[in-house]
Amino acid sequence: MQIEKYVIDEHNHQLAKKHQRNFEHVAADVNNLDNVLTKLQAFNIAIPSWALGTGGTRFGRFSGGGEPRSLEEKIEDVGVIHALNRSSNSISLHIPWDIPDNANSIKQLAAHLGLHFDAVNSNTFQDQADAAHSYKYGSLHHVDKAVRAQAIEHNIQVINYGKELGSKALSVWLSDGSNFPGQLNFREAFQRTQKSLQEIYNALPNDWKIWIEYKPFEPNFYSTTIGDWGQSLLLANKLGDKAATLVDLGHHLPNTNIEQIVSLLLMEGKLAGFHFNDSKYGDDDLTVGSINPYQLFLIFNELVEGMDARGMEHATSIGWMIDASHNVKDPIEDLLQSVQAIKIAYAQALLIDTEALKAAQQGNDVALAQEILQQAYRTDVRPLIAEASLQAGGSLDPISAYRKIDVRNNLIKERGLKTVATGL
Ligand code: PSV
Ligand code: MN
Ligand code: MN
Repeated sequence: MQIEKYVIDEHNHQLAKKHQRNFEHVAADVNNLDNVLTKLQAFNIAIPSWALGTGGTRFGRFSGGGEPRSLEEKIEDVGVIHALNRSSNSISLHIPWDIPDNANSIKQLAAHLGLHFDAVNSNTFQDQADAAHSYKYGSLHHVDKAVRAQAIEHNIQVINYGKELGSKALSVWLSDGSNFPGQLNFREAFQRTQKSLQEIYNALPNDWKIWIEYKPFEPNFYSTTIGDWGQSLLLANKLGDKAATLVDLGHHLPNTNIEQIVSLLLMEGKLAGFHFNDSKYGDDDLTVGSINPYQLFLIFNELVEGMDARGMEHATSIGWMIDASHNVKDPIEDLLQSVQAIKIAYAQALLIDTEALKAAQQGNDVALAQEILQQAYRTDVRPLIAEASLQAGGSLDPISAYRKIDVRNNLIKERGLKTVATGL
C-alpha cells in the first residue's frame, strides 16, 4: 500500500483554514520562525522494524489485522508513516528478526519510498534455532570462549548485512547479567565483555559507529553487565572514537535525571543517540510522550543547548530512533504519535530564550529560569509542526489523514485479518 500525494493534499485542503489561523497565532510570537521550520523539516526519526506489528507481553499477544508479514511489508508501512509525516525516512533492522538476504531489492524498495537504513541491531539475547551454543548465561560476557566467539561472529555478520544496506552503525544491547548474588564475578564479566566488544569494534568499517545500549534490569534481575550509562561510557571510552553510549529512555530506574545524563554524554562527545519511548515503571516501551512529556522536553532542552554549544547539526550528529511497541494500539498510529511527540518536544526546545535563560542562571534567578523553560514548554507548537510537514509535502494532521484514508482497512484487505508480524 502506498499513499498518493494528492490524497494527502486533499485532506490538507480540508484542514487548511483552521491550520492557517492557528499557525499565524503561534508564529506571531516566534522570533526565529524560519530557523525553527527548517530545523523541523530536517529532523527525522528512524522507525524500528520490530514496532510495526503488535508487540505483546510475555502474558499474551493480541494481533491486529493487516500486520506486515515480511520485511518488504514493514518497509511499506514505514513508507506510509513517512508519506504522512515526512519525518520518518529510515528504518532500523533487528537481526535475525529481519534478515535482509535480498539486500538489493530491499534497498530499491526503500529508496522508492524515500527511505534508507538506520543502525542495524544485533541479537544475542535469544537462542537461534540453528545455533551451536546457548545464550542462557549470557553472550559477550559468557565464561565460555566458544559462546563469546559465536556472539562476536553474529555481530560481525550483522555489520556485513548493514554494509550491504548502507547502514552506518551497529547497535548492541546485551541482556548479559545475573539473576542471583554469587552467580557472576562482576569484574571478570565486564572485562570479557570489553574484550568481545573490542573484536567487534575491530571489524567496523572506518565510517561506522558502534552504539552501546545500557539497561538496569530485565531479563536479569540481580545484575546487568552493561547496567547503566557509567558502564556503557567506560566501555565506549576504552573502545575508542567509533564507540558511544546509546540512551534508551526506558532503561533507567524511576526518577533518574535522564536529561543530566544526556547533557554530560554530549559534553564528552559520547552520546550515540536515542531509543525513544515512555514509561511509568520500567522498560515499558510505551508511546513517546504519553506519560512524561515534560521530561522529554527537558531532554530536548539539553540536546539543543549542548549541540549548539558544540556546533553539532541537530538532525544528523546523533541517532534518533523509536523503540516502542505494545499490545493495544494500531502500531502505525502509535508510531505517528511517537514521532509527533518527539517533534513537539524538539520544537518547544527550539523556542527557549537561551540568552535570557543563561542570564537567569548567572544571576541565580531560579524562578525566572523555570519561567523561561515553562514558557516554551507551554506553547502549543503543533501548528509549527503541521506547517513544517505541509511545506515538506506531508500531512497537516497525520493521524486523522491515516484514518480518513482508511489505511488499516486497506492493509487488512491486502494482508488479511489474522497476521503475525515477524519479530517480537
Ligand atoms: C532492550 O530492552 C531493547 O531496548 C533493546 O534496544 C533491544 O534491541 C530492543 O529492546 C528490542 O525490543
Ligand atoms: Mn532499546
Ligand atoms: Mn528496552
